[in-house]
Amino acid sequence: MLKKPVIQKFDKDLFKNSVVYNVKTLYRKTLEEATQQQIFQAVSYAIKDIIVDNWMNTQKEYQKEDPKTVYYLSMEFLMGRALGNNLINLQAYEDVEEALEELGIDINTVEDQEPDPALGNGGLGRLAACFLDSLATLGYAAYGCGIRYRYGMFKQEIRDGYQIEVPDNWLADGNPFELRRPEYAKEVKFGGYVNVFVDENGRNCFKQEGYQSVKAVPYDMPIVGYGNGIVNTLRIWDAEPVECFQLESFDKGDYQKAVEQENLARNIVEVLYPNDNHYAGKELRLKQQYFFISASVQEAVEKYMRKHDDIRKFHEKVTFQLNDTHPTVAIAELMRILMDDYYLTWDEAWAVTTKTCAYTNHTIMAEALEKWPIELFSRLLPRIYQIVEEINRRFVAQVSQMYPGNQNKIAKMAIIYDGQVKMAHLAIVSGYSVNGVARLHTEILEKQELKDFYEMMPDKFNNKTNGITQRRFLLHGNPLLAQWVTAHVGSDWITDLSKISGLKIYAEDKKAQQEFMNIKYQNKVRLANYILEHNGVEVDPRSIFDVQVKRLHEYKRQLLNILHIMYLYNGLKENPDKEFYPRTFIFGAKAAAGYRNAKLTIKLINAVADVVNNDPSIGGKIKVVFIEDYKVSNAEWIFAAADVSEQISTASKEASGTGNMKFMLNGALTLGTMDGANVEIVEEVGMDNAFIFGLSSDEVIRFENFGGYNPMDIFNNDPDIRKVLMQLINGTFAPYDTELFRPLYNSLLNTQSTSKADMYFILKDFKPYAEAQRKVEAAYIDEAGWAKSAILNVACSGKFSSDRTIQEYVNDIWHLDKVVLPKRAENPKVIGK
Ligand code: CGF
Repeated sequence: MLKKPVIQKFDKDLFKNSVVYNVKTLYRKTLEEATQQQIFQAVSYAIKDIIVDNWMNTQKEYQKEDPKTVYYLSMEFLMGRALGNNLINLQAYEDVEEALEELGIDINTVEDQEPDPALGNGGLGRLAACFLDSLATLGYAAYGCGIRYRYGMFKQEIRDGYQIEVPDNWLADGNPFELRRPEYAKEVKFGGYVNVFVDENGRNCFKQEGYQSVKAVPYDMPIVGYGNGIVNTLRIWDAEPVECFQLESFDKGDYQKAVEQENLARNIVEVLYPNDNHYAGKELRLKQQYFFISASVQEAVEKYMRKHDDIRKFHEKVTFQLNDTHPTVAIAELMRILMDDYYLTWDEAWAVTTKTCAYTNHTIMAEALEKWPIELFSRLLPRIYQIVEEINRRFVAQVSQMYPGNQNKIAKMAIIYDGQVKMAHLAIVSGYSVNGVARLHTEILEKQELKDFYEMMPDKFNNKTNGITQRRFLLHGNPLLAQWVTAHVGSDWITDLSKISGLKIYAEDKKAQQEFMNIKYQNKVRLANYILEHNGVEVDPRSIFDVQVKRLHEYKRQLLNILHIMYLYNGLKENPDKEFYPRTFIFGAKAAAGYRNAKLTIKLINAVADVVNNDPSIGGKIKVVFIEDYKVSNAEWIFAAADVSEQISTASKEASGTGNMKFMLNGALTLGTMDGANVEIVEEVGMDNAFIFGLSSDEVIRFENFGGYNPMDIFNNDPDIRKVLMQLINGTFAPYDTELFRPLYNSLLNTQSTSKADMYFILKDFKPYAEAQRKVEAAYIDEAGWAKSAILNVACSGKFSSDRTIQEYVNDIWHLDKVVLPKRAENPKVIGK
């Protein structure tokens, strides 16, 4: 259990002085003269001053207690804005709000100045951010290790209904919360060759020569625990040219090499690859991976050796969690350091490495599995490749011994096969734990995708159902509901979400229902104002807010949603007087820049919105809104305002989902398939309080493996569906270009095309989805029934806190020591930058 808060008491006057002082020293301005951005910077520096005290204190305590530390290695950390979250976790939000008010400053305006640090694509990066929040709050020593991309996830603009990608220069005004730490810079080497020789002590040595290198320079961001004074670190690495190299090379006449090195540094951290669940196979991506991994592993080893003398016990104090296969080179890098720098034998190094590294799988989508051509891998990372080859050689020998004569097993399981290095296989073979991210997903891994590995090493496999932090997604994002929850069950839910189950007894209480629906209404008004301001569309907060926000991907089936809207629209056109409860369909999604069908789906949504929103004959009963630039900051408002949470992926394809949990926490009812964590959500809240439809994952997998589904049969036999599909190619929504949506039509029906028709079973699930949608409408009309279900969703969301997930990682995988800070003298200190 957490002890009493140990953070310093907030001193309002000191804080106000600090803001004024910062504006003066940073910008030579008074508060009145400063811009909103400058005020944001000044406020953030004042808060950072408070945080830094706690940060130093925490690190001192870690130094003393020497707890085991997890390094969460991830290409992505989708942190969202820091200021508001830091204030929440410092338990200083209201105090700061009040202090700013006294200075004539509105806290919302200040928060709005902060760019979202968008160093991630979607669920995987946001999960990493939630995990860091939980680790600090639970009092575990942890580092997040990643890349300080100069350009994060692109900003999305919608022009003429199309997605336009605009660079996200998130560092343009500087990042007040980060600290540059040049004293921990590391050299990372690429290319060249390995010189093998025997040294004077008779040891085999492997020396990389003729390489190019870059300097990795860490920037640290504080991760503030909630109310416990703990501050952990997110360490993101920037790349700089290696000092003096240029001159040296120039002297040697190797000007070309010096320039290349300079370019390497400039390019390596330039941009985040904007693909989610899809691997692009680009050389620069492998460079990025090795860059941040080499730097992080070097630093982890050096830090350990500053305090210990036996590297053979490294795993007793350190664990590496590999967030997907992206950081898997960590395995070979650790082996390299242990053998080449610390002279451990292979067996000794292997014993340490295989007790240090653990791997999380986030997807079964084939196109997401990373495989690198041997040529590229060995050219870029010659020493690492040698090590991977040796791991593979030994593993293949083991497989051959276990399954004599079974070449097929080797073909399926080898790390290096068919000219490629398979990163998932490397992670499974060398890690001590392999986990999926929801129960169904883990089962599919064990029974299908990773069956051979599971059979060979079943003990490594385990499930860790994802979670989200209630501190950002309820306490910060939905203050009205947060206060209401606290008024009913007390405030313990903030650090122990299971306590929120105390709300169950209010589910049928008329007064509570009314209060709840009133809060939902106010949040809908807040979102409606945002939509009016950003989209110029007026929506009625009394209508059902039916929301699908997530990355745009065919398997997530935004297409099913919009086709169904077309079907509803057709129904209303045919019968304008039919009973129809007004509905606002809200979408938000970014598509990878090169993903044609995803981008076309955005265009279709906007084209349908144009027609439907402007058709007076349907009396505003349907509105369709595509919220531009979906990101963590507007997500918080969207979740708070949702009535219906669309979680309609093709069963088996969504590993977990985490948006589904955020909606639930905010009292939206799930309309979804039995996929990912939806299964567990329904298990918690009950079938009566969700709307489940469609094929099961077993049915999908059976069709995929044995065939038997022909979408053309549905097209031929169902006039409603046929009408909707014909509208894709007859100009109903694109009169100026009737062929515009042909690729979407083809993806559903074209049996001649290379990929299968309707791979994601949209037509198969269409009518069951429409039926579920009818049930949603009927349920919403019963206001008391709806309120009861919505309250029960909030009350049953306890399982989905990332605090629970992290505690499971700690218990089953990491075995970290809990740290509780001693109480400190209350000695408030807020000084200028
Ligand atoms: O990871 C995902 C997400 N798209 O980032 N995968 N990846 N890669 C899954 O598709 C989600 O289902 C999952 O919730 C998320 C985090 O585990």
